[in-house]
Amino acid sequence: MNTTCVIFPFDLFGSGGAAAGAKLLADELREILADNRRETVPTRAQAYADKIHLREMHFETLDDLESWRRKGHQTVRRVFNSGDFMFWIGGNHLAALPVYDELTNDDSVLIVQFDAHLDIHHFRDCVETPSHGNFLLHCPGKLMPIVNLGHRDLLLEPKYIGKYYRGAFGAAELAIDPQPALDAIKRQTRAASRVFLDFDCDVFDPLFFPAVSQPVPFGLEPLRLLHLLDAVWSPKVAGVMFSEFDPGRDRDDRSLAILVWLLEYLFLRLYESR
Ligand SMILES: [Mn+2]
Repeated sequence: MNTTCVIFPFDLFGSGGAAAGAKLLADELREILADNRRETVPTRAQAYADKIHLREMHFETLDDLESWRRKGHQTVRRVFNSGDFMFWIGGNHLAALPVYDELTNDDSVLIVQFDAHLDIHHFRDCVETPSHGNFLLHCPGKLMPIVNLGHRDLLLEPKYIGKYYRGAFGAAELAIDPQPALDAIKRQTRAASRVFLDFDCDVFDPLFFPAVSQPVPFGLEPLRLLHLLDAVWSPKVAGVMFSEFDPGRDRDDRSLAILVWLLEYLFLRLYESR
């Protein structure tokens, strides 16, 4: 099995600056893969070294921007049809919408979102057009099952959340007792045919990961995230999305280091088990 990493540096309508994060991760990935190919002693990276391919999309002209969602959707479809595992490295969280466009109406799919926000904002001061804070309201058709882990929302009412999410486990709940979330994830994963992980970088505590445009306190520690990731992980995982990394706000490349480590860890998770 091969992996396509789609670099999708789109960051309009929220978190301008996150496109640079997708491009920076592309550079890092190219360097890691080149380093691995040059290595002369055996390393664990050989499990994936020749299997990862980058596909970089560009948003430099008005034409590119106008067709972002359609072209993104076509790209997702092409990757799925090829049978490749997909990493989707987006700019802001709205950049993940083309993936949701492809998966919507499929009740057998499960998306596990790691995100400080529940992206169904409908507040007085929110735009009604698609943005990084409301994009789930703009999926065509019926939403696939979605579970959020690590949100810090203090406004949305459970009844409203329940219209869009099969489960939403806030960081506070996870800190007090992660077991209900772990049980729910296992149950939902068993019922699903394919699972997708959607990491919005603001799920991390800003202390560990400052490079986001909307830092929210009381976030997940990286090790807590690994614990949850382990519960979600199975051969059913078919794709992983990343978004909202804004390197202009990073400190000493701390956030970048977390993402690069996590990417390499996921490659190993993916290839050492197959
Ligand atoms: Mn978010």
